[in-house]
Amino acid sequence: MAVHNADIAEVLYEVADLLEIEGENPFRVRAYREAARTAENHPRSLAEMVEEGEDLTRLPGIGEDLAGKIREIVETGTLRQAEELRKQVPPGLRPLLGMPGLGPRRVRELHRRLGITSAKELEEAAREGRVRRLPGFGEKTERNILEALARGEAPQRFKLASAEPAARALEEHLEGCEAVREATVAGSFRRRKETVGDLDVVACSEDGRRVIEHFVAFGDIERVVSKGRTRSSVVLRGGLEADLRVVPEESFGTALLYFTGAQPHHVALRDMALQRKLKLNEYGLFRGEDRLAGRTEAEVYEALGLRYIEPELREHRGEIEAARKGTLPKLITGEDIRGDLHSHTTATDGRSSLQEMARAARERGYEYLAVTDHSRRLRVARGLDERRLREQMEEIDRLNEELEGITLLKGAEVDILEDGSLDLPDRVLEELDVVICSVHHKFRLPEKEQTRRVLRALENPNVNILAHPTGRLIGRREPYELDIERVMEAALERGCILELNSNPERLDLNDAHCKLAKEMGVRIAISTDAHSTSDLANIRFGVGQARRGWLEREDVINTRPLGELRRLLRREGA
Ligand code: DGT
Ligand code: CA
Ligand code: CA
Ligand code: ZN
Repeated sequence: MAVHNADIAEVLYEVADLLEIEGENPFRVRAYREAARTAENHPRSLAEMVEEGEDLTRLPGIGEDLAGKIREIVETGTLRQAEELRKQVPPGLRPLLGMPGLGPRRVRELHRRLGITSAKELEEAAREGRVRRLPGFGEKTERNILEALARGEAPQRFKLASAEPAARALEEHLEGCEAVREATVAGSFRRRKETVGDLDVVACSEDGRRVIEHFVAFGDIERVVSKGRTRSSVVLRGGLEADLRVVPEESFGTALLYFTGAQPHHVALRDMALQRKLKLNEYGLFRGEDRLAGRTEAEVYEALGLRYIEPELREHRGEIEAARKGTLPKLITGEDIRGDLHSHTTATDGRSSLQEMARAARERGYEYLAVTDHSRRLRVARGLDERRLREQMEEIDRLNEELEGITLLKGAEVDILEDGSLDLPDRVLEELDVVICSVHHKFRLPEKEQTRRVLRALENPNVNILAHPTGRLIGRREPYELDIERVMEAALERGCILELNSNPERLDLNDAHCKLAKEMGVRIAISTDAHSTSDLANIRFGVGQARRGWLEREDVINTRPLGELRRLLRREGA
């Protein structure tokens, strides 16, 4: 059985949790968590790297010790240390760690004093009133525990796009309060992570009480969880939680920095501050009692000798070092996008006509829109055969004569068949401006075959873009087994482009893949795969993901003017 990166990450997370419950040194616990994060985010298979004898210590946060542990997991499928720990600390305690009001110290107490080894036993003890009698626990903690258990433990994550309307409405609501100077949703939402656990809102005001009163009057609140002088927590309709912190102007920047995270990024900043004999927290950056910075994030970075780091980069993936050396990427923005290279119309499964799509693209200020309807195999989508595709091509020629200010590119999204051949004949593909290919069936092939299938498709000289390259659907379908690095190498050799599909259910390539593509020199197309005019606006999710993947304007082909784009699509000079 191949050991996947996710398996390695899970063992390391488990060790971190169990060590933490045992009372191990927090730095050591953190080192395991960071290594786990590295493992789960790494786009290449660590097992393969081990087999090929590659040096794991080149990966972020992996020293000799952790590299050895990863090798052990790959080679034996397990880690002796984890097995030893499981004998000392019941694994059933792990889920308790994340419960409100319970940290490692309290979980340890529950275990030592009450013999609790699982959520179920905790529930019993709480019902019998035994928890409140423990020193430092009390009735309120016991009640919180029971409530949390009643809500069910597995915390739900929300797709970025489904959290966005609430986040924007909440910002607007807060800025409608006279006492508020500025309000921003920070946390993973601001980092444009593909899913968010909750919303972390920071408001700048000198009058906490008034802001909190205003906050809890927001229309879409299902339940107010807590309400203090400067903080409050609510559950919105639909189950998303929002935490508000109100801070004075002089702390707004440091509070934003803290609540934007990600935690390892902030921890690293705090360590840098300590090395300079400074203190960084939510309230400011201090030397002794003197506040050196705090009003804006930019002044904090500057005081630490760093360039400003955009929120999407704050994942502790090398951004701090780059900020110190002045080598941060100049991230792509929505303004850089000149057109969309993947869209559908009513000819197949789109909901807007060719004309409507063209007009909508022009309204967005685009120079071009590629119309890439499905090919015949995709029957559910009424995929085009050669004859219908040729009809559409003629219609596009007519429209291009007629329309000012936008050029439609003739294209198709062609299915990659099981053997890697394409679902439309070369004689028609040759005549198109842009050919996208994609996998829409046979997701479960073994990695070797799936990779061979995709590589074969890219060998077709008419192919330009590989769409949604890993096939994942966030929270619903795992990526198919594919050697993505091999695919990237082939794309590079052949002048093919990989898509970053901006559909918020897909976001495929993901951020780590984008970074890998950039490092390898592979070009990316950020496309929406729009099935209606309103889907064109999804481009912002793709751009967010691209920014998380360190992409710059030059890395993305649909930032090019039409003439240059056409040259790239001819697969010359790639
Ligand atoms: P999420 O909500 O799971 O998608 O992820 P985040 O990143 O929004 O995390 P969350 O909501 O737990 O906390 C928001 C931010 O607050 C986080 O990004 C960094 C900061 N933060 C929370 N706890 C700690 C902590 O113990 N230490 C430090 N340095 N920062 C923390
Ligand atoms: Ca959050
Ligand atoms: Ca939070
Ligand atoms: Zn499509």
